[in-house]
Amino acid sequence: MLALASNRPDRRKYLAFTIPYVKTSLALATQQNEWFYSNFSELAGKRIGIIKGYSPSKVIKKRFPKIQLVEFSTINEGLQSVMQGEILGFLDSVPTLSYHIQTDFIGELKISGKFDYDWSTGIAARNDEPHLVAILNKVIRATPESVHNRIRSNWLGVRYEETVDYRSLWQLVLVFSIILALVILRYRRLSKHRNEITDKNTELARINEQLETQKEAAQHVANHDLLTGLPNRSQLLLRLEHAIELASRQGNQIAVFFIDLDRFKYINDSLGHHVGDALLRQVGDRMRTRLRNSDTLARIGGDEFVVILESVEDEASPARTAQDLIDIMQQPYSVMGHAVNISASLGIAIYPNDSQDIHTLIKHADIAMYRAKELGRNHFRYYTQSLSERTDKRLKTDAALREALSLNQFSLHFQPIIDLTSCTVSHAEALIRWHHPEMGMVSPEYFIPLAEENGLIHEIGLWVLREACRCHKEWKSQGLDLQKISINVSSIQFQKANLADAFKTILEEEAMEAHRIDIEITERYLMDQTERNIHYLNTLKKAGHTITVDDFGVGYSSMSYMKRLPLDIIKIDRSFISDIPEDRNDIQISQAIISLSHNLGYKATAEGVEIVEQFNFLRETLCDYAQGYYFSPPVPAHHFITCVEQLNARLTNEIAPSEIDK
Ligand SMILES: Nc1nc2c(ncn2[C@@H]2O[C@H](COP(=O)(O)OP(=O)(O)OP(=O)(O)O)[C@@H](O)[C@H]2O)c(=O)[nH]1
Ligand SMILES: [Mg+2]
Repeated sequence: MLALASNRPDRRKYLAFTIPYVKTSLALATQQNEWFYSNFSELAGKRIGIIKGYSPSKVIKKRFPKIQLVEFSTINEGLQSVMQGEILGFLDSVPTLSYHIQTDFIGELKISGKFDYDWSTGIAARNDEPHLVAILNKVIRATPESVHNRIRSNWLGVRYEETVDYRSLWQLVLVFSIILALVILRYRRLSKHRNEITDKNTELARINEQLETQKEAAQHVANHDLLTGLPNRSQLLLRLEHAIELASRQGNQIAVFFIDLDRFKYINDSLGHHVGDALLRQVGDRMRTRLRNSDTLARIGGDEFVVILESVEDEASPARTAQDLIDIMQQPYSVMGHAVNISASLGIAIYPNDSQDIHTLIKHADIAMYRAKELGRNHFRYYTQSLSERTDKRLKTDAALREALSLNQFSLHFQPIIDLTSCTVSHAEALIRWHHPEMGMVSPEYFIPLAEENGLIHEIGLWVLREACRCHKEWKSQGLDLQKISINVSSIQFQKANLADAFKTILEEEAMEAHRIDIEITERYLMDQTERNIHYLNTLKKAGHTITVDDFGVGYSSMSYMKRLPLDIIKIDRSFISDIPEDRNDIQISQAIISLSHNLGYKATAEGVEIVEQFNFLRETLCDYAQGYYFSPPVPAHHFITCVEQLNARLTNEIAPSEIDK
């Protein structure tokens, strides 16, 4: 029985082996100072000793031919050769080398690692004693592992240096390097992030700053009027609210001015919107110079401004500021090379007397301003309760007016116009009347400006034309073929570019010839927007209408362009006729207008003729037509034929001055 033998095929021919008891490896004994080897390939070119006939040598020779194997008869010889440096090392199993080193070479040689050449070692018994092996296996299995380990360590109890597992080491180094790299990378990333964060923070601060600026700009835009840079309506309301809070605590009064430029539209129309804009800016600048820092000046729309005067001592003091503003506003302006004049109308409302509510205060100031306009503009007016009543009436009238057309509340009255040559009725002026079931007859002088303001004038104007056509046809069917009917056309109606087309349609629908309709326009219309108006008038004229200028003489028409206008008749304003024959000036003016009209190729009509002297004067001065109460007041359409017949008869009788009976 062999205590410990390698289980090799050749031995199995005559030996039976127990289960592997010790697994051992091939090791290399070297001098103390030698390096560690763990792979046969590391021994290439080296002189390595081995026991002659030792089975691993065959394998080594075959697989690692570069190793110079030196064979020895005994282990001791081989180890001696190592000691003397003749060979690098000696190969044998770990326990064998361990035993020999411990016995003879302790402290001089060492085992420099193990190679991948394991084989198992067991207890061997002769082949013919197989039961021995079975018994031994049983014992081996029954023996606790701790006992086996002790036995093994006794056998293998040699101090040898463990092979350094370079692969693991490298792997470890690699893992550490990777970890290190990752840590560095992370750190760099972190510091990069830190830098980025710092950059981002700076950028955020910058954006924040920009946003703040933009917010301020947006707030400015939201609170200010873009054109003048003055506070706008919403800012005004805030300031007024604030001012009222303060005033109520301190027991002060506040004045609110509502300012609207007079005839500002005229500037826009004649010089262009851009000049209008520039003027608005200058007006704002000028007013600002007349106000204290604590006062607010706001532009709340179009040509409307509002001023808040805080800490008003007495009710009279706002009047001084108001007049000051009106005065400075009237000074001539130079706007884009144009010399421009403008005035303003101003209304004043006082807190707390007129109202304690911001909206009502502004409304009351507006009402007062409106009154200033009515009274001739370029003035200021204080708000009074009666103004509110007027306004209420206006609002009521406005609402009623909107229904008047559909409710058929309008009618036309006609005033005959006399041909002074033949002393017969030649045509008539149509005058609108409004009969309201509750308000009674509403004067056109009252409701026409209202209709002009709220735009109803367009519809009303067309209704007038249609009604005039109908009446004319009606009379014709009854035997009165009137030369024509004059209708009044408001300058507002001309603002609708298609006025001539709308007229044409109605004439077609009513089968009426255009020359039967005379268009009366006011002198003021002629004074405004000359080029455009000449064009509009030409269109109507080309369509076949005749054109009369109403109320002539009160405005300041330029004679030079009067010539260029497509006019037919000039109607002398009643104010020049009413004082004839007493007023010499009026006589001369009327004469001048008549001869001017004739010189320009136009005819002349005198209106407001009330007495026979005026009638005679007009005939003497060769005025062409006349109308007035002397002949007839305006009469309803259904009375018109009778009126004409009677008048013609009367005039025939009265034609001789001696026969005239006042
Ligand atoms: N240039 C300019 N014109 C404006 C602006 N906003 C409104 N308007 C015009 O200002 C005019 C204001 O009209 P109103 O005040 O009703 O009339 P007005 O001609 O001033 O006559 P009164 O106020 O009745 O004396 C209108 O013609 C508007 O078209 C603006 O921003 N710039
Ligand atoms: Mg205005």
